[in-house]
Amino acid sequence: MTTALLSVSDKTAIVDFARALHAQGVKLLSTGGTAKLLAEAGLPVTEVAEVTGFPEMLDGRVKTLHPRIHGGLLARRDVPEHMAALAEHGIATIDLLVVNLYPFAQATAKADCTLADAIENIDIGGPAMLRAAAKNWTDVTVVIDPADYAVVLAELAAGATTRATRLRLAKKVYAHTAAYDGMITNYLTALEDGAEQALDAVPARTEYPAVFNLQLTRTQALRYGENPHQSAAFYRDAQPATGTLSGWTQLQGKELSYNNIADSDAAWECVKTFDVPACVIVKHANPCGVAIGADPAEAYAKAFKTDPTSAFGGIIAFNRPLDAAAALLVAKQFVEVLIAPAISAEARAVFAAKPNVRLLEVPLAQAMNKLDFKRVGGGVLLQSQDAKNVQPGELRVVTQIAPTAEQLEDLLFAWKVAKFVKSNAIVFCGGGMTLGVGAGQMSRVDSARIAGIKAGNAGLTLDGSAVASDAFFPFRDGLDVVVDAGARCVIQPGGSMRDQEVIDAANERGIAMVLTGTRHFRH
Ligand code: 93A
Repeated sequence: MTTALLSVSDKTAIVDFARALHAQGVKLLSTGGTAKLLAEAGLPVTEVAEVTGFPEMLDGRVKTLHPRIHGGLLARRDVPEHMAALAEHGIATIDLLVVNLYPFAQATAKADCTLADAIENIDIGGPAMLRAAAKNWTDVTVVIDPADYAVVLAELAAGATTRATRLRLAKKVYAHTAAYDGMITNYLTALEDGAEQALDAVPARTEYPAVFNLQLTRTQALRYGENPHQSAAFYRDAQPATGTLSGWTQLQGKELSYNNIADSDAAWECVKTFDVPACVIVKHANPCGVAIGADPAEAYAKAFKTDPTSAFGGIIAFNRPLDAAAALLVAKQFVEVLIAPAISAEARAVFAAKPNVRLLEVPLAQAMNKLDFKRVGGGVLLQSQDAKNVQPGELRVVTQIAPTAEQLEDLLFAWKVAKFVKSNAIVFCGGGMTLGVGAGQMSRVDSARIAGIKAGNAGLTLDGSAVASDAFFPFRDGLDVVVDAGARCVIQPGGSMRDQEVIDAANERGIAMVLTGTRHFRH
């Protein structure tokens, strides 16, 4: 007979699950609180204390930490000596373990949580059982998440849980217990000096980004990294925010590569910031064409015009469902990845003839990752995401001439794009499209020159254009370059020692300039 041990802090759905197990002839073992609940629901349940022959003791600190429990979880069913040892000591096997842990995160999130409260919320017996059951996954099914109750029941009804399910559940356990210990580590490390003196006080804590709370699961081995001689894998957040790239569904195409995923993220994050139909084409992590339009087809056609040479082999993202009209236009160019909140059947049919093109659907929502990482030698740099979106009210016109309403629209468009261009970023725009993008140069004046050259290469005129600079102009030279190229208005953060020199230059050249007060470095 199958024996299940149920010991849960979060008792959501546990009674129904236990009832269904009972109906399938599963014997139920349980700890104090859980056992009480099941008994009240009229289910036959054996208390763990009865099995161990020891009462729960030390205020519940020791309940399940006993060879009769751990032997039943850990014994290898295929090793005769293990089974003989169980028989010798009268230990029964436990085939299904259902545990969720003391709610350390919820407890320590409360404003009045003392150090003693936090410590009592460190679960010891639960993780020990979970890790034991997960180690023995070939024979034991282990469930930490009520969301898995249904599949376990269904498989049991069909005879037994499958090997694949047991391994999947075991992986989930180790990710969970690792994150749980990470949370405890974070909490204790954030305690300020002297906190250990008063267990009954709410300790002062320093808030660090909770990097250890990140639960990542390796969901995809990648063929290689940035280069073929590097190995790589994709790790997905256990609970990614809706609207982030990792929620993709790949409809067709070759396997995504490391660079595909990185560039897709850049394109997707950028296109998400527009609330009208928009298209973003990314190459090597930088937008090489961004435009808005009446529909995806128009937005794409404009974005493509910015830099047709660079768009070759690009990653293209839309913030509206991709329809046949846009698909037919895009299909004329070599495209690596196409991303949209939805891709219509007609659009899919267009790409059926191009089976290598990767088509991704990603649910559209504004959420983004909370944290941004950069690996450095011997550590990780962590920062909160650049979630700043400048509001029209924050803009300050600093020149004698103010931008017209139309220019202001182009400036705000350019500013949105500049945020996604590697620094130093200079972005010429006009009529809701990029006209020239200067990215990633070590000097701003060179980025300005390159943006102008690229517009020229694409046969676009910069006369009357709007320009965004992701950070201030340290000297007037960069400003002179963009005005020489034809810009009539500029948006930039300001904040340079030589702001006045730059403002005077703008007045002298007869253009409008607005300051945002915030910069958007992106390295
Ligand atoms: O205090 S413990 O670390 N010691 C244990 O031996 C033990 N065994 C199970 N906590 C222990 N548990 C935890 O008790 C489980 O992980 C679960 O969160 C909780 C369920 O207790 P109850 O059934 O009494 O509500």
